[in-house]
Amino acid sequence: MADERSVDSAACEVLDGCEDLVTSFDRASTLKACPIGAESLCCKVCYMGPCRLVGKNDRGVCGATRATVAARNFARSVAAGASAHSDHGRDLAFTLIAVAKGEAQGYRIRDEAKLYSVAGMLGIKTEGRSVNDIALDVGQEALDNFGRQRGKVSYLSRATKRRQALWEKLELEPRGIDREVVELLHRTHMGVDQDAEHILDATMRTAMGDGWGGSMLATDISDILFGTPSPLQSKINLGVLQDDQVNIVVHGHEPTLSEMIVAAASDPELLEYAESKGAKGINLAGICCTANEVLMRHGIPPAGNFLSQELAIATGSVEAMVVDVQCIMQALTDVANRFHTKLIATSKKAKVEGAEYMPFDEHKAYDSAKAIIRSAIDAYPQRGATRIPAVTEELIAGFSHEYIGYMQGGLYRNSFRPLNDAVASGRIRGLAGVVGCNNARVKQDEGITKIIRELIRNDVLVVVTGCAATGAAKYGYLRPEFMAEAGAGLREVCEAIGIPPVVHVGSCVDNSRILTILTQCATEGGLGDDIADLPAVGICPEYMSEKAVAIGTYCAASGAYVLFGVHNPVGGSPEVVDLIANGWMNKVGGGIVWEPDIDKLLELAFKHIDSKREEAGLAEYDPMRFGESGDRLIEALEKQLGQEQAVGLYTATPAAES
Ligand code: NFS
Repeated sequence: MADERSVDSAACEVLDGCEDLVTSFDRASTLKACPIGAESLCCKVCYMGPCRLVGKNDRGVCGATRATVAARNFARSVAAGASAHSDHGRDLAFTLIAVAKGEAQGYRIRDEAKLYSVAGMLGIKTEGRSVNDIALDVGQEALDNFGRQRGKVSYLSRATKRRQALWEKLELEPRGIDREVVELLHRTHMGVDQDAEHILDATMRTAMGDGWGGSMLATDISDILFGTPSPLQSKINLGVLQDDQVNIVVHGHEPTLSEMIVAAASDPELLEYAESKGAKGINLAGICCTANEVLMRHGIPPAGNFLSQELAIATGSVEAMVVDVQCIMQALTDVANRFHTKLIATSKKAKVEGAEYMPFDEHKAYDSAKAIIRSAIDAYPQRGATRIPAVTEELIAGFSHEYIGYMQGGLYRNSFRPLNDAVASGRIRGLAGVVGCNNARVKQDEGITKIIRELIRNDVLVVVTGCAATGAAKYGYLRPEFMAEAGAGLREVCEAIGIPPVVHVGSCVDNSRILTILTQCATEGGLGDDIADLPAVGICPEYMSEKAVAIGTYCAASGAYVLFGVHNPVGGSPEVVDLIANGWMNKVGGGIVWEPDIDKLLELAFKHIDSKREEAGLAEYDPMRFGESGDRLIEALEKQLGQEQAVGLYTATPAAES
């Protein structure tokens, strides 16, 4: 039944309404995962194989062991994931250069302050120079990070001093982003690197080129070009699609095109054209990480997360789904063919069979965006019956790391002090990043929502990105009112600072913002002096993508303890499982553990947070230490003393500190 597949009532409604439509939910139940590949016991890096290392076959034809094979397979996934994020960053660097040269129609530098701060960090002179000259150098320096052969990627200098020294000692500093990927593919070619630990060290270095390279520069350049996000309000879920307007869904990852589509959607000429076809307007919505990009800068409502992509089309109300790269299901063409929906592919890198191809040219971006919207409008008269679920939810999104610092002290005293103090005193037990995808092998959003709920109930402040963020938003978790679910200590701090207990920090590439936030917590002082000291965890409950394992790996290499749900992709080699969990922990202070059981995963998260509190000599976490707080304190006192006396007492006496 539909509701076995998703906790999202809108998703279930659409699935129930189109029983003859085959979706990823159906394919996941009929298509069994290969049990040998699932455990990483299949080696296909040469043509003597594929070798299946099961039963008595504990070596491949060449003699490769299970550990070598599992480490190689994992390494290759990380290389692919890191490549995806980094190539996205590279394109943004090209766009920045084109903008600086005045060659990119419709774009401009929106956040000069951020440009200056990034230039300063990269050691680029700013004094007496024009904005465009500085932007050109920033773009060029970003590109140099890809092709650098010696030295190290620039952004490592943003890490804590201790972390930088450790990376240098362990030779984990990525030299150039591209170089690390190429070297890792070389090392995992047949008959090259055979030692699992050695392969996994190189894997960490490659992933670092993503987290502290391609992703971090993608985030910074996006902010420079399109604006650094600050909190805004919007709505989410399939109900954001409109019955009487042209619905265009932007899906994929790179904000370059979607930004322009947002701008062109309010072009009077196009609005008039839409009206001439009988529509009341042009409605934009997002899916996947593009949704997060346009949500946090423009408040464009997401229609859903990864597993909602087919369902948006199946509402019958989408004139065009515009896709670029990554996380785009090949099955979209079949679903679109069932309706009047145009599937429009726009990236030169991604030809989508059966889709209309409208290549996006950043030099003529506004014209490209207008042509795409015009084509969508043309489809409106062909729209048949629609079934848009009446399901939406309010949300607040768009907390950049800059804004989180600002919230805690304004421009005058931008800082992480209030947050660190709250963690040190135990009002906040710890910090968690809940990130990553949906996976059709597990119930959509179930892990994401359960984990976030339990974390905030137990006073853990949660930051979210990607499909975990939109997954959380669908159930009201990004509304300020969700505060009611939080533990007393967390709730009081969130009320005082003015943040929700679940903080949306962006798309998947913006996991680099989490690295920056954690580094700022560490350098602020009071919780240790490195990410590895913090009572913090990263959790990826419903991962499906190679990018997710690249993220987990760079977070671990940065000192974070990372938990993944679903299934352990290297489970066939206990040696590799141990190396990634414990070997890395001993080496870099972070590691990855896979735990499909959500309750057990939560136990591991709390255990890690509490053990880090103890190691750092912080107050032992006690949920009752500060009693009730905020409205709940008033309620409790009112019950005890009656309203008048209670309010008098509450306003006269601040909650006891100990
Ligand atoms: Ni990231 Fe997962 Fe894809 Fe974004 Fe969503 S599936 S690894 S969250 S859209 S990249």
